[in-house]
Amino acid sequence: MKIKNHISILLFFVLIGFSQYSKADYPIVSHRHLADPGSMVYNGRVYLYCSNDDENPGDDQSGYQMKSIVCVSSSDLKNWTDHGIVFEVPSGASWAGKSWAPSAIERDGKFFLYFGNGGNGIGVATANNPLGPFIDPLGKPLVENSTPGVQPAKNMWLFDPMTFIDDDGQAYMYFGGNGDNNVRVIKLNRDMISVDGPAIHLNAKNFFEASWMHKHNGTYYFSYSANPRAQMRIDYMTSTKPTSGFTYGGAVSKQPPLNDNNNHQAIFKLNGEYYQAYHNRVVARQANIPPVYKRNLCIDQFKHNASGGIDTMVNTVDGVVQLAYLSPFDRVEAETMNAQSGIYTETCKVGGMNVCNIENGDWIKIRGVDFGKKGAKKFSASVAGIVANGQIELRLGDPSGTLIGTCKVDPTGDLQTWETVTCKVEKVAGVQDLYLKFTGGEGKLFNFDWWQFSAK
Ligand code: FUB
Repeated sequence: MKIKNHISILLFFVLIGFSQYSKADYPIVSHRHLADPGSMVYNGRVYLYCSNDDENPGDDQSGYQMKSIVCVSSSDLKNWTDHGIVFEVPSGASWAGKSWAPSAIERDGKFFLYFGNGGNGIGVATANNPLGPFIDPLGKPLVENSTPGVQPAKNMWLFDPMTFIDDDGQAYMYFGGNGDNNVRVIKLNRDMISVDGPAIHLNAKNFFEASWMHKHNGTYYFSYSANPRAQMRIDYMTSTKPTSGFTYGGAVSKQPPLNDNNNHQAIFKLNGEYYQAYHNRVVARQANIPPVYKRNLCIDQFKHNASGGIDTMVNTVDGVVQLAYLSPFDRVEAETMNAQSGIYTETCKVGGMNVCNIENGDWIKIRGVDFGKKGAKKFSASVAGIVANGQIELRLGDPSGTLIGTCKVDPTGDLQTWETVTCKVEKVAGVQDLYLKFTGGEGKLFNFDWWQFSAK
């Protein structure tokens, strides 16, 4: 009897724990498996460039096969826009067979994306805007085993590049993996696509992978994923110089919950606060698929303390505060969302991305939508479909919350022939979590490109 009671109590807590994750706002992007984020803050938005784990077969044998980089971005840290693939190999870099763990940076109005060709060299690709397409301008790796200063190195993984521009304009690229002595930093020229001098050797306790540099109050913080012996924490070292003099500082963050495997961080500052983007494996675990090669994105906030250290970050499922409410009176891309059920995204014929794979009962959630005092009267959406009697239900609070409007979707010709549908909206004002719930018959209903409310 006693044992039975204990089992029920245990089951209760397991279920509470699980339902917390199943309702979570994190993962921040749940319709795609993305990993190894590299952050770039540009014009008030954070862009995360990621390894595309959707390309991994996902079984326990096939390993990492990623050949493309996907970008997602947000200005409020709660609603994320999926920009799809911004770089892929070999079309974007003919010499490369893989594209892993990128970082991106802007200089002089140009954008630079650095990536690992698996663990066998580092490439660079450039574009005129943050969303690419990024193309390799060199026709060869930027850094390879024969680059002066890379060797000697024992079993080094030549990957995980992170590029940082110091206040004096000097650019540095940090990279390497698999051994305390395998951290390297190399100066880049102003063009950002050539190196200046040999790679410099750094040493980091328990260094495994995921080099990152940020500078705070004049101190250089080199963070990295520690090895399995050190639970793959994100550890850091500090120095007053970017290329030497580092001393171990402690942990930026622990092994993330529901991860239990490799860990990879990007650190960025937005609106005066510091955040870490990282991955765990909660989406795959919830879907009951092998999680190792199917990672997903997460984000949390952390703080530096008065003594110049970092207070170890707490991983949360909904800890980050929304930076600004979303205006429903501006056109919003359908692929901007906080959470979803059942949908996927694809390249849209008229530009950008659209939501696809929509079936009866699927939904997307948009967090913190500000309808103002007067509220909205009309809803418009751009849709494309081939079956009759589809609907977009506008609901508040949860997928079966208060219904404030229903938009009918009829065939438009095909799944990329776009028409705007409109419907009346009732009783809505103030800040709301908006659910767009899709209903209809069997199979795929329609595609969805953008939406907008109007006050008249
Ligand atoms: O995604 C492949 C590798 O896994 C990355 O290069 C490492 O940082 C680890 O996250």
